[in-house]
Amino acid sequence: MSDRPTTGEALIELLAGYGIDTAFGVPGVHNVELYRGLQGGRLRHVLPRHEQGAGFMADGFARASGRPAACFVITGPGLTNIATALGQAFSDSVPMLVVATALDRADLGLGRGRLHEIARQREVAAPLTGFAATALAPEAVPELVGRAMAGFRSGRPRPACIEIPLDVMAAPATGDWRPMALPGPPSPPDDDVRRAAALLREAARPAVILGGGALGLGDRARALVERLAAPVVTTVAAKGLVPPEHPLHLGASLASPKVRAFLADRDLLLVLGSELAETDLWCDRLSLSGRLVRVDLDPARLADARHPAELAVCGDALAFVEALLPLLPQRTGADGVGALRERALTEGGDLAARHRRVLDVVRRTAPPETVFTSDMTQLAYTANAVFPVPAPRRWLHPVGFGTLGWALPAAIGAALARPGTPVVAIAGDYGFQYTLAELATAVELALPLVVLLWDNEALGQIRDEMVGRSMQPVATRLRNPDFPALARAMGARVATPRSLAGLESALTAALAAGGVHLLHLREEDFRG
Ligand SMILES: Cc1ncc(C[n+]2csc(CCOP(=O)(O)OP(=O)(O)O)c2C)c(N)n1
Ligand SMILES: [Mg+2]
Repeated sequence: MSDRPTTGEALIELLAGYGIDTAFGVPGVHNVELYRGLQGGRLRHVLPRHEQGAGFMADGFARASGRPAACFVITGPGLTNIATALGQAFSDSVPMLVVATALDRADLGLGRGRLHEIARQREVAAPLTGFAATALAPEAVPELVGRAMAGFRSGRPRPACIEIPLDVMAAPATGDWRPMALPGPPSPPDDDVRRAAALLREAARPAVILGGGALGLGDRARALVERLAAPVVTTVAAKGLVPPEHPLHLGASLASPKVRAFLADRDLLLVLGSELAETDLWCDRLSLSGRLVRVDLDPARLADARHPAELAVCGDALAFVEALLPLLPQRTGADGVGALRERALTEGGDLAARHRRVLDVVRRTAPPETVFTSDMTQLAYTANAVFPVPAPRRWLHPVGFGTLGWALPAAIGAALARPGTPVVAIAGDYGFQYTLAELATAVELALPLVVLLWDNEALGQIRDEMVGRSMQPVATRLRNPDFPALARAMGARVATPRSLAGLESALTAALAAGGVHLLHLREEDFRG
């Protein structure tokens, strides 16, 4: 017997060495050797009720804190179950490290019907990750983990998946297992910053779009727009980066045709850390009459045929702004955009107005530090635009992949990442049922977590889409379970407020009590 730890044990130590403190995982006979390393308590391990929940929890954890967590899954169904969460994290540039087992090296790729076998498992993870690799020897593991960690810190963050064959996981940890020195993100070239400054000085009517890639700006975001005296719009991922009441802030309003028309009319648009994707814009592309200056860590996003740039700058958004600010004079004479913001944020018909009344109560009642996660429900679509948050990483939404069932497990991850901070998950009656088993996980962990369940007894958005296309709605109504009884059976406390005042007192009581609560809101009770 070797006196070295096994590869599985050494991996736990290595992750802890990189500052990873939480792993969401499901053990099985295929990864017990990894779990052996958890005996020492170096990582907190959270047991979800499904691997998809593990992935969404790691996603919410990273979005709420900016720090990656790990996920541990078995070969085969463990990996396919977490694949959806990998896709969500990939599309929204969220880091997480998935460690999956794989068959013994001698069995790889042979298709002999081994337990949990996928003949080419890495190919399942590859398109859903920024980095997918197989460790064919113990000493490859620290190198691959180092590469994944380097990618999180220096590039566009994306999930990574390392598969480790069973015999490698159990083998003595040969090689050098010390954490590596990690690179930071690249700074943009000085020439590009100077050129950007020159273009901005020439511009008479610039505007700024801030995306999720600009979250690291912190208070520099506000300094930038104030120096430029330029109206600013954030994407949903960057909500809170500029205070919502700031006179230059148009909100997360790219879905508004009025705001897009306003931007189209600017003579320069500066876009920091946004891919300007369909799910950011709610249209195919922005039509712009002025110049476009883009800053992004991902060179691929800078080669964007739909949005040809006058200047494309590859590098870290914070480094760009720090270098740019000294080159910019203070511009004066900007008009506030509060009136346009108000018009954009009150778009929509009766249903949106009903949503806004509910959201107003939620905003008034929940403390400012509350982290909100939201699902693919109509209430959240309205909120994406109108719900104000005073700081970034407090409004989290599955923007790109748009996966139903994300909000509850993501809320669990967020609550673990920000201990003591209240977390509110907003879900629709249908999407909630995708992952409601994780209510048991939240109760077990005694997290301060409130689920606002928006119940219209329908796949509301899909029904409305069908009606909008002059169809008879098909497959959009359902017989729901008795949600209050179900939540109680899982150990949550429950209220069914029937009015705005009832919602206010129920939410106040739930937040004061702590623990897990379901607030069952029936859309019909909030007609106005
Ligand atoms: C995994 C997944 N499957 C299907 C969809 C398509 N989809 C989007 S919204 C929706 C209905 C959601 O209903 P509900 O959660 O009750 O929200 P509502 O629209 O009624 O507010 C569906 C099926 C999706 N977004 N994700
Ligand atoms: Mg519904």
